[in-house]
Amino acid sequence: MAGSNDRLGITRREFGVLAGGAGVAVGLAAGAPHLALAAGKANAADLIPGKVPEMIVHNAKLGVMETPLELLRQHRITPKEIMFNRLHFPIEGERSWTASLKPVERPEWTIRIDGLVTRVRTVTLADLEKMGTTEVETVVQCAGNGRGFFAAKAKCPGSQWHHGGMANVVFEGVPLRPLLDSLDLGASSQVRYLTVGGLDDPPTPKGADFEKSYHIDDPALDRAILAFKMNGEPIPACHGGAVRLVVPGYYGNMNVKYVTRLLLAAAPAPTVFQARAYRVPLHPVEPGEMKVSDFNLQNSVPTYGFRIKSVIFAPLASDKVAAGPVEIRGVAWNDGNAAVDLVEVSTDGGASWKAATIEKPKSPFAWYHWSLKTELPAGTHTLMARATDAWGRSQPLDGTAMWNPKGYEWNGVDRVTVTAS
Ligand SMILES: Nc1nc2c(c(=O)[nH]1)N[C@H]1C(S)=C(S)[C@@H](COP(=O)(O)O)O[C@H]1N2
Ligand SMILES: [Mo]
Repeated sequence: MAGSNDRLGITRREFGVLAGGAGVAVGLAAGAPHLALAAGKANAADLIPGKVPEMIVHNAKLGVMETPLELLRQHRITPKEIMFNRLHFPIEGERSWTASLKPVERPEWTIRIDGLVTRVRTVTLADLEKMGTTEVETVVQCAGNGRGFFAAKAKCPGSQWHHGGMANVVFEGVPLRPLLDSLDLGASSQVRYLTVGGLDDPPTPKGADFEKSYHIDDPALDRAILAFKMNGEPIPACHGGAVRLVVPGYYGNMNVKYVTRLLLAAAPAPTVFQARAYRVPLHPVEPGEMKVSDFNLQNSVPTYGFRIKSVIFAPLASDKVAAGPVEIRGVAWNDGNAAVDLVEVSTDGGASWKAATIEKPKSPFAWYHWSLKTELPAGTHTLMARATDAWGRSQPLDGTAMWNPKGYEWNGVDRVTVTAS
């Protein structure tokens, strides 16, 4: 893998950025935002102008923020102004361009395709714009979404996400596989992995790049696109413009932003974001049993496809609920490989369940909206929602059963306590 971690000096200089600025000696351990400020202290609109001030800021230095469900539920397609944001490197100084909702207007944006190939190629944004594109409505969700709920068993380090580290948006771009085929790369038969890297270099030369690897035969790559539009507009800088890899059905980290490099290699990237972070143990572990530094390619798997999940959008604990008829509603989704065909709702803490009505989404990777009309007598009620798909995959009643050292892939049955009066 020598050379896999080269920095792409050209594009980096194009942004007029300077390497190694002062005061950026940040410990880049495993993507966990150790510098997290107390949630809510910084104003999202100051960090990324245009984001609404109601966003819950988890890490001001990195511009990490989540969407309150009260806002998220108002839109079928999440507007950029309220979309959650996750970056791994400080947004000040040389990466201040990543803290913007404006598009990255650079037709000369260049992606280099190299590695075990006979012919190294480059493709620009202008090239992509001339090619046939496809659109996909898809959930984007951080693997850490819901991490805060694992604290009921043992707190996991990193941002204590509630449910708002997710969005449902429409990406448009060029399908990846046909593009790679058309480039006539002369790839070696040794190629097993595709590693994708972005322009947001770490603040110190020793720091690991954010790059992610995919098995070259992964069927998820059949639906992957190099996206340059989100919700009908050029992708905002903070969400990965000019070009972002979108793998529908895969956790957020697998949707690499600022794509400048596609590397065809025999092995996955050895760097921290692939080899140690964004992994879950192959076998259940108890708190304290395994450290992040113990993760390796044999004992763990990357956070690839979404675990099936449903989230109650209404009523929320913050809503006033009148006793009598009530509509309970929310969203469900999975990795898109089988339809979500059942959402059960309980209003009595799990003693009894009723099937909700499910709307079939436009794409298997988008939110399925579900709702159930029922009655709530005066008093306090625990509402629960549990999704199941056509393959029988469902959600654990106690989500902490899936506890893992980094607190990834939370998909426990959602619970909301409301008082009807
Ligand atoms: N280049 C790059 N791509 C990245 C990241 C990053 O820091 N750099 N963060 C990843 C993670 S962990 C998530 S959850 C999503 C967040 O996407 P969003 O900020 O557009 O919501 O981007 C992913 N892609
Ligand atoms: Mo993430």
